[in-house]
Amino acid sequence: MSLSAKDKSVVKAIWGKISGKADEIGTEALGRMLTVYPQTKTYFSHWPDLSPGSAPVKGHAKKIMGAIGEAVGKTDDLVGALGPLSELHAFKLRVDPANFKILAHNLIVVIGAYYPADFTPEVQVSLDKFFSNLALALAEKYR
Ligand code: HNI
Repeated sequence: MSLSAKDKSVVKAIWGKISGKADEIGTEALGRMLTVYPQTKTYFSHWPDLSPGSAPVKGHAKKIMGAIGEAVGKTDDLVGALGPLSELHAFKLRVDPANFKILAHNLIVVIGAYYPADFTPEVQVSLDKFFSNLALALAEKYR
């Protein structure tokens, strides 16, 4: 489902609000993903420490949140904006795209936990649509 003008503005607004804590939120979400969905750990077996809040988890969270922040600024062309990252995940990293939805779910959970007052059903649905589109765009180069 494509993003409406309203979804785009809701996502930009909530991202603007959370951006000051983006690294912390990303670290928490990545840590939860690795804990709650331990099958995701297989991709990071080369890291010295996969526990929540470890240095590699923090560093990787920063990269992921940076890429998502850029995508928030390019909601009109997520496929174009995420093309190179899709290529990387498809052919070099060989990440099963089902995992994009798992990370998105964890990010939404953490945003809700950090900003309960802002996390209205309206915000949740727009974030959900945004992350679905982002996951689709990241999966684009797989076929
Ligand atoms: Ni992902 C590397 C962005 C989901 C496994 N990933 C990156 C990098 C970015 C990135 C940016 C760094 C690229 C570089 O160094 O050039 N990843 C994203 C985004 C999402 C995502 C925006 C979804 C929202 N990646 C996932 C998921 C997994 C994943 C769900 C696996 C479960 N990514 C990786 C792995 C690497 C990676 C593995 C390489 C990490 C490393 O340290 O070697």
